[in-house]
Amino acid sequence: MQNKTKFKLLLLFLVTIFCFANFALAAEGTIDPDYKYAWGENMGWLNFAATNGDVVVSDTALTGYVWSENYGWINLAPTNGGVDNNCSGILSGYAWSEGLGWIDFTGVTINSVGEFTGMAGNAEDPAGRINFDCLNCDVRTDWRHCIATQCSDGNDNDNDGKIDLEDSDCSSTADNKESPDGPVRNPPSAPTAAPPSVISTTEVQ
Ligand SMILES: [Ca+2]
Ligand SMILES: [Ca+2]
Ligand SMILES: [Ca+2]
Ligand SMILES: [Ca+2]
Repeated sequence: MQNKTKFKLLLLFLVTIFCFANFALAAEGTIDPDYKYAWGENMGWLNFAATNGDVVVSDTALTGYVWSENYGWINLAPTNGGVDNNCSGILSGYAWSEGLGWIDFTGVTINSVGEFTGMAGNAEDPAGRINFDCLNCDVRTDWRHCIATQCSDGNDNDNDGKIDLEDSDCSSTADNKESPDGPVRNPPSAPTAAPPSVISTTEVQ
């Protein structure tokens, strides 16, 4: 009983250490000052590396402010909103412009070399769309995709229609196998039939 309690405490201790280590490793990036502009159809040039904007890309979110030449600051992490990052660079959620309201970042992706691509916003909204792929549009960060597990990568890795924690084969986001564990099957054993016997030369004679 005593030993069991000690073991549990040790386990708790190790889990805590592991969580802190993970937290410490969580990577952040900033915007490359040489590649910082996207184009807003209503907002004009949008500077992602403006002085005092302090845009930070983390494994979970974008924070800081983007400068619109026509409408001023856009808050990437407002109260009741915020732009989320799923660890694989797929963005979602809302930024806030004082003059134009919410801007949906769904549709924007940061690729594996840190380039923003896609479109934010909606044509019907006052803020309109933001294009990251136009001529002279180029926003880059030194943040890189985190190494996601199969149960946290946003994909249906085993094609059973269930993604990540929806899949009953995922015990947690740390689980790296979305397919059933199941028994390991041995390959079929080699046929045991004896090779045809060699007719001895003496018999032929
Ligand atoms: Ca998955
Ligand atoms: Ca699945
Ligand atoms: Ca699993
Ligand atoms: Ca599955």
